Amino acid sequence: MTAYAIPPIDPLRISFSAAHGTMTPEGPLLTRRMSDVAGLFADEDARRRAADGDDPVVYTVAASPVPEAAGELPQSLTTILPGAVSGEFHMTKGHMHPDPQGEIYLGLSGRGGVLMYDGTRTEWIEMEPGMIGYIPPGWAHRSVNVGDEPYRFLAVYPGSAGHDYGWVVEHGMGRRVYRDGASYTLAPFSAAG
Ligand code: PAN
Ligand code: ZN
Repeated sequence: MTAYAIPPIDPLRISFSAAHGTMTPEGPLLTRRMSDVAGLFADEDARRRAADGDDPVVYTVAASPVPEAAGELPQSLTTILPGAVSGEFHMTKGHMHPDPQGEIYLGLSGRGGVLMYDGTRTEWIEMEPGMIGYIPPGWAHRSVNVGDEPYRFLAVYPGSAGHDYGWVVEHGMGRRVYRDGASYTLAPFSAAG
C-alpha cells in the first residue's frame, strides 16, 4: 500500500440497477415516509392526514458501501415516488453541505429537478435520464419528482461534506414546486403551516 491509500476501503465494482434503484454490493437503505417528513410541505395538515392514512413512501436512498469519510466519494441512488401534497410535488428534505463541497447528480429515470438555494438566489435544474446536475459548494439542494413515474438519480459527493438539514429548516429553499396542469410551476417559498 502506498502512502496515498487510506485503509480499509478496497477498490469496488458496484452494479446498480437504474430500473430498480438498487446497488450491489449494497450499503444502508433509507426510507422516508410521509410520517418522516413533518414540516416539509406547505400544507402540513394535508401531510399529516396522509401520514395518518396509508403513510406512503415519499423517497428512498440506497447507498453503496463506500462510507462517508474524508477522502472517499460515497454514492447513492435516490428514488422519489410520484405524488403531491395539495399540489406540491414529492421532494427530498434538502440539505446544505456544512463542509462546502460540490456534488454531482446523474438522472437515471423519470422526470425531476434540483432546486438549489444559496440563501439569496434560487436555481432550478431540470433532470431526466442521462442529465448531469452539478451542485456547487454553498448551495442547499432538494430534489423534486415532477412526473408521473418514480424519479431516480445517482448522487456522488465528497465523504467529508456532511449533511445539514437544519439550514434548510431555518432558511427554506427559495421556491416550492407545484403541479400545473401536465407540467409544474415554481412558486415563492412559504413556511409550512
Ligand atoms: C443526496 C441526498 C438524497 C436525499 O444523496 O442525500 O437525495 O435527500 P436528503 O438528504 O435531502 O433527504 C445528496 O445530496 N447527498 O449529498
Ligand atoms: Zn448533497
